[in-house]
Amino acid sequence: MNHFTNNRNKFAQYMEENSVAVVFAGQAPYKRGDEKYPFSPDRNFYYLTGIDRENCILFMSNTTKGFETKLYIPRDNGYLAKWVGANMTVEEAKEISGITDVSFVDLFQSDFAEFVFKYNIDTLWLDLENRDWNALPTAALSFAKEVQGKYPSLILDNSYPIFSDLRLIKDGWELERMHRAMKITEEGFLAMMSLVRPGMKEYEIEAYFDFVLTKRGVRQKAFQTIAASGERGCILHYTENNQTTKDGDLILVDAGAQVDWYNGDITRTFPVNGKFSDQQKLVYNIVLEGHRKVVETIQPGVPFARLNEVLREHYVEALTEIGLITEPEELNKYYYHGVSHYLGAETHDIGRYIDRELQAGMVLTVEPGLYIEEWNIGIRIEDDVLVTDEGSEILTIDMIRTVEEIESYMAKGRMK
Ligand SMILES: [Mn+2]
Repeated sequence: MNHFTNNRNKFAQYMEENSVAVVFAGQAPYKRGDEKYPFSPDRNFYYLTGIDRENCILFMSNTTKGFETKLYIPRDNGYLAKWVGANMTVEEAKEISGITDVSFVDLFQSDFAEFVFKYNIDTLWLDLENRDWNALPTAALSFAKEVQGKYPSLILDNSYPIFSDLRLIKDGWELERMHRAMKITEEGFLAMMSLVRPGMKEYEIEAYFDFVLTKRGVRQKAFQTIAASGERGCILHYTENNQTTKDGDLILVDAGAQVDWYNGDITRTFPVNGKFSDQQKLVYNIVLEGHRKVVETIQPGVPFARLNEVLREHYVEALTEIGLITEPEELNKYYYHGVSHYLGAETHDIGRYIDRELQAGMVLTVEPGLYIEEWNIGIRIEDDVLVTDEGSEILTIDMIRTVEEIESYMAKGRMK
């Protein structure tokens, strides 16, 4: 069966009779004038259709006729074809999505009105997630507002929790894409490790990563690359990447490729001259040991919050031992983020964390860090981990991570 048809059937299980669901592909916002940001499809829309074109709409219904699906795509006006390439044809849309009933977006509103009236629809499912009061309204939020004006008796139900239940558990099709994204990310990291030299700008090192991604056909990255050397490694989301690396610096690189809108997310911290100092090695091994302990904890049924507790317990013990802290609360000065997030079609993937237990099929990052500004040391080690029935599997296992592995790899690269 078409992968996306299967996903729609899973979604349909949540829809009671006399309800409809509308999902929007969204559109790229304008940057300036007629220049747009690159388009990135709404991931729920993509999950249900496999289509990554702007302004498409998916309509699903559960009525006395059963579960039905209709897809609306922009009409090809023949003009844009000469400027930006042809629109998707109805046949292409059918082929990709497995949806046989395909129409044009200019007909959507009248179809919607007719359908709601004819089938006595009482519930409308929309993704009403809004994480920020000041965020621009999504297509779904704008549509919700319009519908409330025209059909005040229609009950709005939030489909976000449905999508998060479904998308948190990855299937083979998704894992294949994520795995490819991770492989390309790994290759990019190896390129950086073998070509970095003290005195390079952080963006030069980033460029080696980008080169590998572009060579592998990646058009968009999972997120903006962080390439932070020296004390900038302590700034969690530093993306300026415009400083000069110094002999003796570590560089922390957090980066990821994207394949078919699915992401890899890896962080490695390595010495720009190829050799860790004793102090850097000491801190690195504390972080790596934390990484090992967190991975060991992962298995179905474990509360998500437990992962960070395990890491904090380890840090308090280790940092007390080396004399960096005397009270547990002092840890907040050196470690100030969570150890993990969900990974998938979004880098910080859909789904809330409160009261959530790990389930087989989830993919999580494990990314312990320690940031000791007074020592000029910011270290994070991040891998992508699949929760399995037995425990876990590190999907980025091939990416070198120990001090010895990194030093010996960099020594080989540097002889050339
Ligand atoms: Mn991450």
